Amino acid sequence: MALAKELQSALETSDLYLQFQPQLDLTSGKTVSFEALLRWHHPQHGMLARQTFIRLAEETGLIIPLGTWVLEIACQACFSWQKLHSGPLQVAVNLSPRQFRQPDLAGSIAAILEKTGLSPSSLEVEITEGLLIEDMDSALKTLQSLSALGVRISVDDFGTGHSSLTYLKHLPLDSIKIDRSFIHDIPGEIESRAITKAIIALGHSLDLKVVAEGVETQEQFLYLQEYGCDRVQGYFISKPLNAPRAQKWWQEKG
Ligand code: G
Ligand code: G
Ligand code: MN
Ligand code: NA
Repeated sequence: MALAKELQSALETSDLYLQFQPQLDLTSGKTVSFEALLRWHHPQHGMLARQTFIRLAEETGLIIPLGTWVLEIACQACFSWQKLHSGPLQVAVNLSPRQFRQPDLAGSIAAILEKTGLSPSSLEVEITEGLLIEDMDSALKTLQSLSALGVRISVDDFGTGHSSLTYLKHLPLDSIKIDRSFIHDIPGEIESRAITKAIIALGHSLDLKVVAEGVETQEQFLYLQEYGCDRVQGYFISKPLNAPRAQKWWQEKG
């Protein structure tokens, strides 16, 4: 069977599922968010490389139904975990370029929030810089309608997009995620240290939350804490967890 067709039928089985990676607030030391990450366990081929099947879904347009499914499962999970205790909890969902450009994205997200009961401010969408440069005007409209809905917006892989920084002040963003390639090389490498500090300062001066992804060591963690990064995510805190383990994590560390 062609992979695209298999992907379509995987949507109807549990071969496709989400993992959730905790994001820690560095001030409180508590988990305040989970990033939802899509996984496909293929019955014959085992775990498929994410980039591969997400790119395939993007090319075939299947990313639209797939993305809707991801949003729904993620919102549903977050809503049910919020009821377990009173700490604040968000869920972050990655949006691909094609998803972001779908007509009435805000309308379909509003419908999913309505259906699952999750409050808009508990949902964060992650977009990449590339998407903002391609068609700034329509990106701005989409972001404004998401923001009007109350959904939070985060720029993923920040610092790798080679885009102008001027867009930052024109867009209704809530946070930026420092790309893991910079985090990987701190505190050892002087350039990555400089870039990391600069991104934190830039983010804060624009009133944005700054998140570091790919935090793998205690040294990195302590460095980010010292320089006022707001949130951290990465293997040092936890690998992405399946839903039952994420729930347990939240009950213990939220
Ligand atoms: O775990 P990780 O290897 O899953 O993610 C690989 C890439 O796939 C990352 O760039 C991530 O943003 C992207 N990704 C993971 N889950 C989703 C999803 O549900 N939708 C989209 N569009 N991208 C995702
Ligand atoms: O592009 P995006 O940032 O959405 O991708 C998230 C990806 O990062 C997922 O594939 C996830 O599994 C991976 N990831 C999460 N934590 C770490 C980490 O500490 N180190 C590395 N190398 N990858 C990580
Ligand atoms: Mn992401
Ligand atoms: Na990222």
